[in-house]
Amino acid sequence: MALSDFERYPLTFGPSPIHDLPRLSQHLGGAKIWAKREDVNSGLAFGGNKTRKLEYIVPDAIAQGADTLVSIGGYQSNHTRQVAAVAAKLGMKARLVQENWVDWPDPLSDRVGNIQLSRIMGADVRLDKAGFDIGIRSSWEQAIKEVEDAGGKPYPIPAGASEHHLGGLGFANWAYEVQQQEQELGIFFDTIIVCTVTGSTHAGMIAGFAGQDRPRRVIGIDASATIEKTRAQVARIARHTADLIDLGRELNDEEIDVREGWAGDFYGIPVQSTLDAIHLTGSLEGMIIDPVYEGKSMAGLIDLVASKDIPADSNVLYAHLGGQLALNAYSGLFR
Ligand code: 5PA
Repeated sequence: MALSDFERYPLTFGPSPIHDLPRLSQHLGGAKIWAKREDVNSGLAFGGNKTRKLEYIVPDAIAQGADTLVSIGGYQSNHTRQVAAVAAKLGMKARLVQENWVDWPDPLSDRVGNIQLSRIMGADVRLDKAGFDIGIRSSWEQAIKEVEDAGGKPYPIPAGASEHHLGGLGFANWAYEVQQQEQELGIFFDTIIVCTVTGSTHAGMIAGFAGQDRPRRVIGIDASATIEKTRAQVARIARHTADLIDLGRELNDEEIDVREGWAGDFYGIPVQSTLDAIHLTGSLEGMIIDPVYEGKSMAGLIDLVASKDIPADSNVLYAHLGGQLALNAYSGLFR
């Protein structure tokens, strides 16, 4: 099946905007930096990368006659907030397992930001003490069973919608959207920078760009701090997605480019380079990024431009995947 044969339920405004970041580019003194803005891609509870993934998952949930979307993430999961919004939009229920993924001393982390919005949107939010893990969790399987036992029809969506068989399609499509926008803008982005944790954002991009004539680098910046798991998950999902959309060839190992060095020691805990990236991007461009994900991928971009790994004549597209609501749970960082 070609990508265009998969049903897509519209949840976004349409193609997400691309714009340049001239003051940041000038400050870094190398490549020209642009951003593609998934943080403003939808009117559903601030959108983000999961909203795009869900466009390809919702038709399956509807076809199965589901009445409850069941998903999982940390207290400040952006993903579960987007699942809650989509459930509201579809007239379904959302059952969310929110685990204690981050050991960060903010007393309001289970009340403000993402989790607050999920509650506003009517989701059944249950806190769980378990720590960070991108894999399949028994608490989530238990939640699915509980919905069933209560007579509901659950539709399971794993962490980040990544280990879902259709999870990579949203960003495979993103790759074709970029190609279209490049034609309109008269530019070619030779390097893409994307934050990666559960993997299907980066993986989908790899599969989508692999089907295009002109090669480019799609660099994932790890923010999981469990690099081996994330790298393996990106590779698996990229290959699966490539098969799904009939790429017609094997992806080679060089196409799976997940870099480490900016996550710090723990998922969800910012390090100095994260904070510097947040301040720099905010103060030079008025573009807000968060301490869990985009702050880390931006720190990677900054260093790769400085080290000339990304050459000065490059056009770089930074995928802004959303996530700003979590800033509310990091109030102590910016006093
Ligand atoms: C997330 C994920 P992937 O999980 O697809 O690799 O995307 C990483 C990522 N940027 C990047 C933002 C703002 C994100 O929210 N968030 C998760 C969540 O529960 O919110 C899946 C972890």
